[in-house]
Amino acid sequence: MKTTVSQALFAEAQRLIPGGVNSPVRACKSVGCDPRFIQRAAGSRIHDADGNEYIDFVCSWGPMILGHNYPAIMEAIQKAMVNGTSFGAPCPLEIELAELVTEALPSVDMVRFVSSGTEATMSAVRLARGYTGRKVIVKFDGCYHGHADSFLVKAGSGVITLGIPGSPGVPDDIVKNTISIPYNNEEILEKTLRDEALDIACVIVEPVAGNMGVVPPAPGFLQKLRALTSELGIVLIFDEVITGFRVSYGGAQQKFGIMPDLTCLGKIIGGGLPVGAYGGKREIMSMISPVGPVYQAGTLSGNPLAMAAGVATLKALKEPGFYEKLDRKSADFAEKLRTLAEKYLAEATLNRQGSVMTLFFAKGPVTDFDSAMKADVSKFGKFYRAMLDQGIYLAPSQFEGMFLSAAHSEEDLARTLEMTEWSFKKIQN
Ligand code: KE4
Repeated sequence: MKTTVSQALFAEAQRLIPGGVNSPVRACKSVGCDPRFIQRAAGSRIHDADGNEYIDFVCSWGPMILGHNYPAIMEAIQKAMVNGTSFGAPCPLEIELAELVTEALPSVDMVRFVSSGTEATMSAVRLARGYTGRKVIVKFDGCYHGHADSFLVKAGSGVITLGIPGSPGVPDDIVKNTISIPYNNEEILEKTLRDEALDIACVIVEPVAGNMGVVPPAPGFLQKLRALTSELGIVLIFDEVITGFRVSYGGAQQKFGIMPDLTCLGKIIGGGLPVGAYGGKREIMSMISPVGPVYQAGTLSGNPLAMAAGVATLKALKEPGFYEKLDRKSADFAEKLRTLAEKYLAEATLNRQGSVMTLFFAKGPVTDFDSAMKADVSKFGKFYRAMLDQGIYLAPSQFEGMFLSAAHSEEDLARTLEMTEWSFKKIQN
């Protein structure tokens, strides 16, 4: 596969941008190759600067659940664009997206839009601290909530992909207020919350973990978390930046029947444009400036183009049967992938939640950070490179998800499985 143009672009990019990328995981360091520079995308396909075409399972790390270049989204953006790109003032589209979000999520009475998932989670934690007057937060090993200081403790995504414990530059007196405990461990959860209850402002959780690879909640885990946080007066924050409008129209909270106090969103609600959001109970959200004393702001929050893309996306996702059809397609694909993995790999386990999944090169079961870390990342790297050269574009990390979209055709998935079998055979040697 010719990659000379991407290589030249990468050399130039590295001169001007740290690592040549604007987000670390895209540098493909953990999978032993250089990134392909993508020039355009449509449906399930992306095309790089050398003219190579790929079937895309990164989907911009989740947002492109309808596929790239979805007509209704593009039309909505174009329609909004002729009116201008940013006003720095409230606009009607913000209300339209807020109505769709609060209607989809019964736990969300009010919502504030920001420009990234990190802004959403950072603001939600500040709000929980302001609302409770407490400062300690609890997160889970391997979960990633964006790159705000408080979260870079045993975080997932790029932090474990790059094998870094946390990050320099995060002061110890910030880190000491973050407790990170094992995901899916009810015993440690209960002990931690009861021992530290008086100091804990919130627990923030990915209701389905997606940043140590996909790790669904153990049966009863989320219910236990909800019961304990309610009993102890601790704010429960669901970080649904990945799962929101991914695992169902009502997110993981609908799927698992849990009402969190605050919810963080991102990715899909922007339809590919920069949008994050946090929302929840009116009593708590009313603490946010300018109504309340907890400050949060953003120049491009509620940007009209991003709002238009989000509205068009959620309207398309509301279509009856959308998730059932996508989940059926995903389940069928996952079953065939699992069968191939069992046939060719000595150790493999596949975790899936709806249309997002991870094939771990590990014996399994993978139920938390420690079991995920047993994966053979070197073997995953060989698999990744073999698939890439056959035109299958996976997330460049063992600890990320593989996303299916409405645009992935049966032919796309059949070819992907064919190339998977070819790649499994290739990495055997
Ligand atoms: P952003 O700031 O990247 O929009 O969102 C941060 C975030 C928050 N919460 C969850 C559960 C997330 O997964 C993320 C971001 N996800 C990563 C990949 N899993 C984004 C990809 C990247 O960092 O380049």
